[in-house]
Amino acid sequence: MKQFLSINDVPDPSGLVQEALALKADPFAFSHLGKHKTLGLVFLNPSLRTRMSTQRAAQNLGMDVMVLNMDKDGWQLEFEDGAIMNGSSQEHIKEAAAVISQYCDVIGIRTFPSLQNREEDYIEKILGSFVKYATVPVLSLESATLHPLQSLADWLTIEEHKKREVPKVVLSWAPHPRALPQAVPNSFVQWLKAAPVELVITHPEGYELSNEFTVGVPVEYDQNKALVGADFVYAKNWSSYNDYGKILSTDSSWMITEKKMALTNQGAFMHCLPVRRNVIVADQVLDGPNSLVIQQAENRTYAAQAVLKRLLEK
Ligand code: AN0
Ligand code: CP
Repeated sequence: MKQFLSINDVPDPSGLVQEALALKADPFAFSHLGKHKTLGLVFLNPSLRTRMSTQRAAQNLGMDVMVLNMDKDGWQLEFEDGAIMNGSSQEHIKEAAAVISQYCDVIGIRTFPSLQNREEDYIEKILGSFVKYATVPVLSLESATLHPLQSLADWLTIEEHKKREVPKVVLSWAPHPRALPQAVPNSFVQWLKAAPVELVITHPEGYELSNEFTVGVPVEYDQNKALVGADFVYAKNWSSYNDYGKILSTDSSWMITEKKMALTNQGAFMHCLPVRRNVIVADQVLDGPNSLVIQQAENRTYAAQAVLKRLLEK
């Protein structure tokens, strides 16, 4: 694998899931693969899980890790070609990516969308610039429109916990006070479409995701109907794609509660975290026996490890 920006970089997604499960069973089986190799993690935005799980994954493979919190410790980057840099930006991505490539064998980047300019976000302008000017493989740590390491870990978690061959998985929008990216739901749909599951999306009208991802997946606007018989309920807030970056609803009746979960097939609750308690999901569900959020976060390590292993073996 030459890069990991989306599922399209993976020829065999279910093979990668199996590889991650094998690494979970024997995390140090390839602890020499990364000897004398360095992973650089560049964060343009905050992170807990992606930061720590990817470091842990690299350590399990014997790699060294360097972390650059670009938003706090780096120079302000310029992405425009031909820019006259007499404003706030101090270093062009051309030099920055080329220089980081001298120090690292793989570069991970986290870059959230602006939620202001849909076209720039959806062409992945910032991630694309890193890829263009880096001379080593690039790994997405969540980009403007996708979060593939999260989706791989989610698939792994569903694979481990499913009680029937083809479980029903419901992706449900849930309310949130701030405008959030569509990256997690876009990516979840993109990966789960390739998995042996029955996928259903539910959200209020106006929250349709880009058709590029959802084509062929049923959308049920009545959340209660969607939840009937669900084996997994994956909650996530996102801002509007059509009315780009806008909050169209904060309707608290979309929060996942015990009453909502009672409609499911004793379904498990999933969320990528961080989660706002009693806004997205009620305490009783998050603290209940059917919550998988901690297991999902644990699986982030093995998802990242499987991906790093393939990037090292390239
Ligand atoms: C981010 C998002 O929704 O994309 C990161 C999730 C992993 N969430 C927040 O900013 C709360
Ligand atoms: N789920 C996830 O990516 O969490 P962080 O934003 O804390 O990395």
